[in-house]
Amino acid sequence: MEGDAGKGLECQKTMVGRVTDDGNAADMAIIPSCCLKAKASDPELEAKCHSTVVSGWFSEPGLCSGKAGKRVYFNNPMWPGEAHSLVVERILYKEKSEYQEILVFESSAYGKVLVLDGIVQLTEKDECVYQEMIAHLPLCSIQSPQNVLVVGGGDGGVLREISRHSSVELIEICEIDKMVIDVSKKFFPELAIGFEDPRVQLHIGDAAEFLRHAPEGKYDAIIVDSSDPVGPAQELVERPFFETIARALRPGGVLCNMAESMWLHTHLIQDMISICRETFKGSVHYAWASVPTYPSGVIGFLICSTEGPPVDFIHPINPIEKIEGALEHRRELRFYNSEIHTAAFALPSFVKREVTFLRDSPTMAKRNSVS
Ligand code: SPD
Repeated sequence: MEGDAGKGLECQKTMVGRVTDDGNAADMAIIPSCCLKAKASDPELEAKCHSTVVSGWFSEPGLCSGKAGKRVYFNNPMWPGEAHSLVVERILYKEKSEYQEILVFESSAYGKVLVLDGIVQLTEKDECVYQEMIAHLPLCSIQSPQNVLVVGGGDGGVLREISRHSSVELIEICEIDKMVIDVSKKFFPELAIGFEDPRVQLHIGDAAEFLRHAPEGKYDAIIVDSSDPVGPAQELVERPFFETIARALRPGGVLCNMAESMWLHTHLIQDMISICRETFKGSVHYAWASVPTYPSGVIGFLICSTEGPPVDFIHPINPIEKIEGALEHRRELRFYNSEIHTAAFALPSFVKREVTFLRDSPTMAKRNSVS
């Protein structure tokens, strides 16, 4: 299978570097898209990619003042050649933590926005999509989940969603950056309310280290709510991390992992699926949803189960509509329902073509083909 992955795929070349106000390329380099993941960990680029607010607009990636007041536009290697901008009403907070730069601003179109190292993590208006999907896709796919671990997720939104599940007894969360939690408590109380659930146990620290010491088979579900794999989150898309997750899950336990955009990162998705197919001996699927303020307007979820009782991810065995009080707990569900759950696994044809592990089985392909 793996050998086929590169066949027939045109490895696109992308300009990575800086462009000045007058449109001139400065320090531009051409690198193939398949190498962007590696390039993303280039510390020099990382340092330059942090966004700033210029003339009342926040841009991801940033605009910075260059020599002689010229604006310099930075490409983000995770989504080269594009930028996403929001009008800033007010900057509410900007501080450097031990790990990253944290920015909170009030936007005119999406309410308050949380930005880490220049990348939008959530906005008040559309955060419901990501938090609801990453929590309920896995938890509605298994019967009576009890022990759940969240990796990252310091804003608390995923905790808020998990707490809708009355069967859950323990919700552990391991977040590396305490400042993200404090900032969320101050500026995003609708998300940070998740920390108020008495079932929540907070650990501040490195999740990879935490998982290495976790008892084998402890969790029914693990949810990885990380930032993009640039800088501190890089190791969260690598094989050793997935191996520790599989070890910490019970047989037939489930992982749901943030898995970027099918428009931008098919190579990364292919890599992650390839690792997870070898690591999780149950099933491995990819689902997606639309989030207007994330690059390319979509976000994906990699969802896997360990060997054990089989898990049918596509048809939720534990539908949210049947869990007492779940639809209204803390606040109404805004995006997720059982129909959205099943629909999220339907993949566009180009994704099935480009990510070889997501291709239809020969029977499905025959059924889907137009005769
Ligand atoms: N490209 C942005 C991906 C952000 C994923 N993490 C979001 C955190 C929300 N709890």
